[in-house]
Amino acid sequence: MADMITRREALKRAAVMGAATVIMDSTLVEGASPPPSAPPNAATGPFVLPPLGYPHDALEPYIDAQTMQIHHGKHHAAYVANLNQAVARAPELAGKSVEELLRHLEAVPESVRQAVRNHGGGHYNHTLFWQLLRKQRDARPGKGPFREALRATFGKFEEFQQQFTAAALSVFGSGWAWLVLDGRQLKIETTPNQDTPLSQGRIPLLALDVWEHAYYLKYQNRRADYVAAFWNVINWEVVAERYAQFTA
Ligand code: MN3
Repeated sequence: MADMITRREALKRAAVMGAATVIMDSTLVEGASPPPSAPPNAATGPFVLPPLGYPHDALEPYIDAQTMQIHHGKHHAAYVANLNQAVARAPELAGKSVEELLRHLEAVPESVRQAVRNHGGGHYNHTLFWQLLRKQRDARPGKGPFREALRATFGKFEEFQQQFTAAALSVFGSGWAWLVLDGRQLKIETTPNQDTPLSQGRIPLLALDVWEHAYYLKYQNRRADYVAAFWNVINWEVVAERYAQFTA
């Protein structure tokens, strides 16, 4: 009997906590899109939440541990869960990678296209974003073809930094700033919501999430401070590797 009460109490508490999580998420999400909500069977389906690859506090003090916990464990997890729900409604999509889905959104049945665009984009963009971050090491790209291409395109590193920062600050509401490969050409661009350059035929090399959920806990409304901090935690090796891979 005591066990029963304990269990009932525990369930009640879990329900309350679940509700609290949803409310907190909705305060962190800006823009017209509804807050992501993870269904109870979030773990089932072809897509899985990849591990972060480093501890939540690895990017302190630039990006705080609590933001990383919620951003990865709640927001990204919800994109994965919702993408799984979307593809479950379109059996013809079975076996397709998230990249394939996003590169050819026109081939996705209309009934789930917007869901795949939003949640598939969310899954792909965040998976890449985590890989592009690491504990502070090199503030700039190391010698090599990527650094040369960056210089050939933008001139001084500071010029690139300034242009990328301006792009990130120019995003109205929720979205992303990108350094992409357009063919073999480096370009800075932005996308709204979870739209990804992949859907425009471009290859993202560097990404910055400027949704409020990415910075609100530590920086509140100060997006500029968050963007400035980002320059301290970029994994330039991964960016250079991607450049080499996609220009080979
Ligand atoms: Mn995000």
